[in-house]
Amino acid sequence: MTAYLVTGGAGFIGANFVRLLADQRPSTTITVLDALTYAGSRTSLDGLASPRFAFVHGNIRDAELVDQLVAAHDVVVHFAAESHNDNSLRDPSPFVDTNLVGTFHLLEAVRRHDRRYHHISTDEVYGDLPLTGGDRFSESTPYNPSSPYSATKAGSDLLVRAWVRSFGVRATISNCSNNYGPYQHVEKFIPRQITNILDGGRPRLYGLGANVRDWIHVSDHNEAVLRIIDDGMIGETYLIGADGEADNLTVVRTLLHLMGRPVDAYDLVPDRVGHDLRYAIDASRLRRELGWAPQFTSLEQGLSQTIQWYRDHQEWWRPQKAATEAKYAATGQ
Ligand code: NAD
Ligand code: TDX
Repeated sequence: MTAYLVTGGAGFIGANFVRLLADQRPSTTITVLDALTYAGSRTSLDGLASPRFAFVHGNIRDAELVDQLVAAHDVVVHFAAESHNDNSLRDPSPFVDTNLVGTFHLLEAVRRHDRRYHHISTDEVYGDLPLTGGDRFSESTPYNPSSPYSATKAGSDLLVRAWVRSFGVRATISNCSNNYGPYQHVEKFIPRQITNILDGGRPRLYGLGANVRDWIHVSDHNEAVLRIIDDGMIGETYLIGADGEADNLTVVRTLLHLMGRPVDAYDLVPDRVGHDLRYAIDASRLRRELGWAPQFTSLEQGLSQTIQWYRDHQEWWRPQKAATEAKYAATGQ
């Protein structure tokens, strides 16, 4: 039995990871450590039960709790973070506390107890690319984060690298592009627009909708994370992406089309400050060295599945919708 400690397991990607692990690895136990911030939802883990599963309501900044939990597990997978760029522009403080200080406490515990550690990060640590041209991020792209969110994620990655080199911590890092799929908070782009449309409202596009993101289905991301935990080289970084580049306007028009609305039934709203233009991932190292390939190769197919999930799980997202839109209203977005 391998014992996994998953931080942030009540969030979007973490909850999907826990479900994947529970399904695919019968000889594991899984403990989730999650503070249940506004972004965490205990119901995302409904159906998982002891003896294989345990939920600990706690904070990664609680060094004593983190130490006890790390000591009792074999593998630590660290998803917990403040994850939304727009929130980091309103108030960066929890981003520093959780993403930097929380990661520090985990690394110190992993060092003391010599545990295998996998660090979940983002392609945003590399900054952005020009809108036109074929450049993509690779493992050797220099760090150049733009927002308080991406700066704290970049800082946490660098802590991991330093703990590997200085203390021999057995860690790997993955930097993934934009995820979509079930259980994503309605503050994020795709679920915000789907739930606006389900509510009879209109999608809200920042600026002119020209910014490009490299979309990957959350299950493809998590399959890659499992490969890296199993077979990744200690101390190494792997980029995860599924060749899913699309500009925001195209995504909105696709959603409107799939949901039976006129494709121009959206609103343009004030742009995000410092809005990164384009992200694009070259995942050839992951494909070549670890044999990973995405299952969702068409964005339209993945979006259809995701729309259906939000239609079928209104009880999951409705409680968060009004408060989320109230936050956006304050900036006219
Ligand atoms: P999320 O906001 O949906 O979930 C974050 C989870 O962490 C929540 O359950 C929250 O309660 C928990 N959490 C926050 N602060 C905590 C603390 N101090 N202690 C314990 N738990 C805490 O985020 P997500 O989209 O699932 O992202 C997960 C990870 O993946 C993050 O590290 C993020 O940077 C990274 N990532 C996300 C994407 C994406 O597109 N969403 C892409 C690449 C990487
Ligand atoms: O209402 C919106 N309208 C809009 O046009 C929202 C919420 C977003 N946008 C744009 C901004 C971005 O160009 O859509 C794009 C995607 O926005 P987000 O969902 O906020 O994602 P992004 O800022 O790209 O960051 C995401 O990917 C990398 C995750 O939130 C991060 O956690 C991850 O690290």
